[in-house]
Amino acid sequence: MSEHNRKVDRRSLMKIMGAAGATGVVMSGCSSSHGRTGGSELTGDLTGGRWDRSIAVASAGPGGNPDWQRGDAVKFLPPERIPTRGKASSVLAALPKDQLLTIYQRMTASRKWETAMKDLFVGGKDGLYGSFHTYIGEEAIACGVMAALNDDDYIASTHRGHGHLIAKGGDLNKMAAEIFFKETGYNKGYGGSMHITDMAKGIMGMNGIVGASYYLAAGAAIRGMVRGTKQVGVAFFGDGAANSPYYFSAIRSCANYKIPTIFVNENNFQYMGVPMATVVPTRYISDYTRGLGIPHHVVDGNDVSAVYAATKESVDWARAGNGPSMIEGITYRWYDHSGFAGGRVGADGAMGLPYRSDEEVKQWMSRDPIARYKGWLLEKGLATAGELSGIEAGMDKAVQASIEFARQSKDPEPGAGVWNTSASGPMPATQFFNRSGLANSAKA
Ligand SMILES: Cc1ncc(C[n+]2csc(CCOP(=O)(O)OP(=O)(O)O)c2C)c(N)n1
Repeated sequence: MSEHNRKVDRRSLMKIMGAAGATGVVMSGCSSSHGRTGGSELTGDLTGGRWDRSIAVASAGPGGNPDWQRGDAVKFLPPERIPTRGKASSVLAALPKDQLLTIYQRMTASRKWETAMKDLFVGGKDGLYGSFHTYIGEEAIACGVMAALNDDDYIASTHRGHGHLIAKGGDLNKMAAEIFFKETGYNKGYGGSMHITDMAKGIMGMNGIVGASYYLAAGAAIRGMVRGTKQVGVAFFGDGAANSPYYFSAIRSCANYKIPTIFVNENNFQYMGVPMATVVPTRYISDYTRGLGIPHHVVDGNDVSAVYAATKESVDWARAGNGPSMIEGITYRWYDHSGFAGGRVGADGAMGLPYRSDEEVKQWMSRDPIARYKGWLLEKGLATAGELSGIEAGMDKAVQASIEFARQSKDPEPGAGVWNTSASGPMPATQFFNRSGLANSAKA
């Protein structure tokens, strides 16, 4: 097969996968509920109110409002001046300096790596193709959660998971090579963005199946329970994914059997182009499961200290044998659901999208979780401006190096997609074909 044909084949495959995803969207949209319940009326701060006292809320939660209009996100959690005061801030400040800097490094790496990829996709220079769901704007959730985990704890990611991987120490080179579909990529160039997995780091993978994280995290946590290792399993999921029937099934079972899990909802109150307000009957996603009697923390998801403090409490709770917790981080994605409509090379944020107003995008961008963390570190005297700019320059270099690594890497061999289907490692082609009988029929 010629080099040209191999590329066309893989490109077609990605297109088919994209079409399958689109079908799933239509089906999941059809099953959405439009009912309303009372929901909790909030005054002053978010429910839970323990880690987020500095947040002024101008309106109640984003759910339960079928009259939601474009631009209404401005009313919810309006931009406010940075400072994260109160308990969460001191919990984070108690971390050793190297850990605080690692959080900054990973938030910065995540932002810069995805922004560089955005510029490549939009600019068209490297001919990149396939799905790419940016996490930009939501980095405080991944990095706040991961800072409270041990290296051997497990995470189950989502379709929007590059930030999860980077926050848990994923390799930028292998990630970039996978986006370029090169043989040095995490999936040897046959998975693309949504399948990046690194079991050595407890990363059970990004996942194109919305709502698949629950059982993966719970299964890993049960393994830890059986072995007595005290490892926890973290399931990330979006506000849309909370409508999966598997969500309640999994979290209920985890509560029942005290399985050490943490369910982390990244509530950006939009799934694809559908506002959460019109399909979720409750004000908050966490309202779904409060009856289970497990701890719930609703936090400002753009405040890394709030996310860290809530996760730390959840981890301690789980390791002590008390079972699951639920964390809901309110946040916002700066770009379109998938791909880069409205995005421009060298400019942040996607403007002109039909389902949200530019004004609300700008308002949420002004609540940039990285700028807020940087301001907090400086204000508290926990890092110097020189240290932080050194990290930024280092991450610029690391990101450019990852792109060069991907560019220089080779395309995979055509047969590699088949050989690497075995979990125990590459399987010789002859063995595979003999087992399935395909070798014989091919001969015949
Ligand atoms: C089981 C399944 N149903 C539908 C889809 C199509 N789909 C991909 S992303 C998405 C929206 C997910 O929204 P949300 O969970 O809020 O996460 P966000 O994209 O906002 O981060 C949908 C419906 C899918 N991939 N898998």
